[in-house]
Amino acid sequence: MRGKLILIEGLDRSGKSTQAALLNQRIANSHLIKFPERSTPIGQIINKYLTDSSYDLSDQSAHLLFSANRWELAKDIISKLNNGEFVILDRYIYSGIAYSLAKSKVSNSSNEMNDYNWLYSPDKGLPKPDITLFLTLDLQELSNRKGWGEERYELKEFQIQVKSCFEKILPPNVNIINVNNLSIEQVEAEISIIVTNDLTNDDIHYFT
Ligand code: 2DT
Ligand code: MG
Repeated sequence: MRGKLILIEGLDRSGKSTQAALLNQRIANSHLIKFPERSTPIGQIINKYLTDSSYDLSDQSAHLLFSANRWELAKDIISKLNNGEFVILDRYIYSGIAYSLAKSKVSNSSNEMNDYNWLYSPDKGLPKPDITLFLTLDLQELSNRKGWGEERYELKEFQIQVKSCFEKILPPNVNIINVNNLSIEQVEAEISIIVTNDLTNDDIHYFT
C-alpha cells in the first residue's frame, strides 16, 4: 500500500506548523516537509528573500522560485509515497498561489500576478495531496495573534488579503478548520478524525 500525502495549509499564526509536527509524531511511518524548504539551493535564495528586506526579486521570479523549490523535492516525495511512507506537507501550492495573488491586490503589479492560470501552471505535474486541510482564523483573531513583523509578508493588512485569496483558490475538497477558540488538542483531534476517515487507496494523483 502506498503512503498518503497530507497537506496542512493555513493562515500565518494559525498553528499550522504545530499541527503538522503533531500529526507527523502520531503517524508511525511519516515525514514532515515544510515549504519553503530553506536548505536547498533554491530554498537558500528564498530564505534570503524572506529575511532580508534589502534583497529584492521581481514578483514573478519569487513566485517561480517557490514552485521550483517544490520541484526540488517532488521526486523524493513520490518515492516515499511509493515506499508506503506518509508525507505531511506544511504549506504547498495553495500558499504559492494565494501569496502571489495577495501581492497583486496590494500593489499595482503586473498582469501575471493577477492571472490564476499563470500562477498555477508551474506547479502542474506535482504530486497532489490526498487530504488537504486549511486552518483559518477570524480577522479579529488574526490581528490579535503575536509575532507579526519578523519577515516579509508579516503585516496585518497583507494577511487579510492572503486570507481572502486562499478562500478564492482552495480546492473544493478542502477540509477547513476554524481554529478560533480551539485548543491545540482540539484542533489535533479534528485533524485526526479527518485523516483516519480517509480510506482511499488509489494511485498517486498529480496536479493537471
Ligand atoms: P513560513 O512562514 O511558513 O516559513 O513561510 N510562501 C510560501 C509563498 O509566498 N509562496 C509559497 O509557495 C510558499 C510555500 C508564505 C514563509 C512565507 O513564504 C510564503 C510565508
Ligand atoms: Mg511565517
